[in-house]
Amino acid sequence: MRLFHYASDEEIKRGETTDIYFVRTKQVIEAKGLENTPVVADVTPGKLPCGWPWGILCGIEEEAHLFENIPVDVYAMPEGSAFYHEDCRGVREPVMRIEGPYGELCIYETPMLGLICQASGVATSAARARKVAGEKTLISFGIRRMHPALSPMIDRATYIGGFDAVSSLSGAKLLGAKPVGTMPHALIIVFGGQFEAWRAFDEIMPPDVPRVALVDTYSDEKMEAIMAAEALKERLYAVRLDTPRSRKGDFAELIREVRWELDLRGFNNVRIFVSGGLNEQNIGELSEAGADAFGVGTSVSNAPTINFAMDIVEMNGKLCAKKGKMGGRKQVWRCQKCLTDIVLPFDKPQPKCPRCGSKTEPMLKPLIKNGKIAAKLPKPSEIREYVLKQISKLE
Ligand code: PCP
Repeated sequence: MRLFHYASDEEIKRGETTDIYFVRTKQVIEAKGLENTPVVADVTPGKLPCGWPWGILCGIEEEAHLFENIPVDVYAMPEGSAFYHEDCRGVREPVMRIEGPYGELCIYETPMLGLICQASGVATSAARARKVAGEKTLISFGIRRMHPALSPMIDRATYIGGFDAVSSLSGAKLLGAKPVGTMPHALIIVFGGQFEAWRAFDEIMPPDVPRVALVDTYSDEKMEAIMAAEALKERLYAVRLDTPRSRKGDFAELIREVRWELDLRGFNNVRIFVSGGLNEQNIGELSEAGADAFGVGTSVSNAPTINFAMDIVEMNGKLCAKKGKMGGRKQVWRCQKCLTDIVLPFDKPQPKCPRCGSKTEPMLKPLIKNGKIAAKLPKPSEIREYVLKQISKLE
């Protein structure tokens, strides 16, 4: 009996999370001897949510594990690749291509899409927060908003999108990193007051845990920040502000006040950590006001999903595509200088960048060859570096 409502690796691999109509489709084509029909299928994003001009592809490592030992070939953009809804000429841009007998891949359409729709939304929202935060510290604080079975995936996607650290033990373990956090209001309430809680935290926590005092539980944040700095002195790493909405406060103004009062008293080294309702729209303003680190939750962990779709574009070697999709296998050629993409039929020669004339590179690379993993699966830290390099060139 399972305690929580999520699918095991085995159930996903057996296709038990798929939609019933794919099971029925497989039954019908098998009954008519069509299960070995060779197909080529494109996986393309619909219009990106919130007017995003680009997305960050996340979930490719899990795609490799999904299709391993399934007799198909899968080509994919490397995990962490930026992608667009359309190339520079308005042609829909495949991020993956799957080739093989339709009966073999049919039931995996649902989990295949699910593995990249949600994770890519999270990674894209994280990358957009990174772009407005510049070099400031970003911590993934949002796993409490989503089903706990997804914590590792959400923290990994947030980290890959450019965050510095994650708050969950399971997420940090997946990354081979240490989890990062501060202290909850519950700690201060249980101790009956800020001082007692801050002092106990400082006494009990090992030296490598930064002393970040939450300073918005009972009194005015400015007063509590001064009290914390005077109580912990040079051991205080930062103060955390988290509840401006409960004061209908102007968060930026609050940050400026706290910074001013700390500096006035010589506590220039005490950093300001903010959390609560943070998103790409307000991080920039709070950063300018003096915030040094951001605990970002819901806006990233519950990011809009990116609506990828799978469409057959070749069947039995013949070109085919439903209305609104373009037939035939394709390659996505990307300018390594300006990240412009051009989608061409697979047999067309490598083009120069139509925008700047530079060399282009093929983006759809072998991920699975006849059921065997055919690519080196990079570490999350390598994927994150790849994302940061790309977003420095993107608007
Ligand atoms: C929240 C908790 C979350 C932060 C804010 C994310 O504070 O720290 O991780 O909020 P967001 O989803 O709006 O971005 P509280 O709810 O006050 O929880 P706690 O007292 O445990 O810090």
